[in-house]
Amino acid sequence: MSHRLRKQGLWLGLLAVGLLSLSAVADVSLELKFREMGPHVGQAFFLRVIDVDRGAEISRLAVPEILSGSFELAVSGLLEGVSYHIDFFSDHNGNGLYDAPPVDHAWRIDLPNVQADGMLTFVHSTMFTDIGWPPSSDGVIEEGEYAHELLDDETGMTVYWFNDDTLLYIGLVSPGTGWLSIGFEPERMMLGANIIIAGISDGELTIEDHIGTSPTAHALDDVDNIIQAAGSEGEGRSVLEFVIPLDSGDEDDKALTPGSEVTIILAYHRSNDSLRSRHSERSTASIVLD
Ligand SMILES: [Ca+2]
Ligand SMILES: [Ca+2]
Ligand SMILES: [Ca+2]
Ligand SMILES: [Ca+2]
Repeated sequence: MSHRLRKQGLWLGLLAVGLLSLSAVADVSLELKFREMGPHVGQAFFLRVIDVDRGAEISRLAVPEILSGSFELAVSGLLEGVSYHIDFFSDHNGNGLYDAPPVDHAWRIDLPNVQADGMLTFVHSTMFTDIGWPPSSDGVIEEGEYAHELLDDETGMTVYWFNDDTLLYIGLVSPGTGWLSIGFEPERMMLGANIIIAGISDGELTIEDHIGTSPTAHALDDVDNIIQAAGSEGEGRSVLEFVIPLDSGDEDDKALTPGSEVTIILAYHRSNDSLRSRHSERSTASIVLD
């Protein structure tokens, strides 16, 4: 990633947002045209599309290096009648990570109630928005992707976490190829914990939202509140990433508060992906939310 200091003033551009209706389909695509981005040529550029109501990320794109002041990106998989944010930033300080403006230059376009395929033109502007930049639940945990991490000595599992005001992003790595799980705020052993348990087998992720029904048992809860998830396995390790609300409103899930210490329970199985098989190792630890 190149690091270039640019002394010239940034263009005071206008944010021009125009939606051109082309056709009415349920699966909506957008062409994004970026203009007058000259101040960011040579920098890496990142963009993501978020379903505002669900908090779910629809897509994420990375441009390793902006080559020209004008460039285009396409996003698809949007749904008619849904509202989105398009968040994007140019890695102005070249560290490969998101830094709040003005260190990096970041913008948000609001896209309320999308109706049809269209085209958006964004002209460079210095009206920055601190968009945050949460981890991507893609089954790969990158260096620096999460704000925090904890290696649990008893199980050899590592927990990664990141939260904003409403969502909790978890990364979990186990030293096995069977299922792995994390539970939040148990009352006694597993009892009452909001447990997320997953197995990855032949590249397929199975993930379930459970509740600890007794100190030593758990079961599916009434409402699956997992917003997003992905996993991968290989070389004797499993990697799970998922997003849940801090407070899902489901009484089977424990509401979590930003800034608080949260007790967690960790478990995994060395080789068995059946979510009903008994753990190989388990332990209790705690994490502190931002
Ligand atoms: Ca940066
Ligand atoms: Ca990731
Ligand atoms: Ca597996
Ligand atoms: Ca639930």
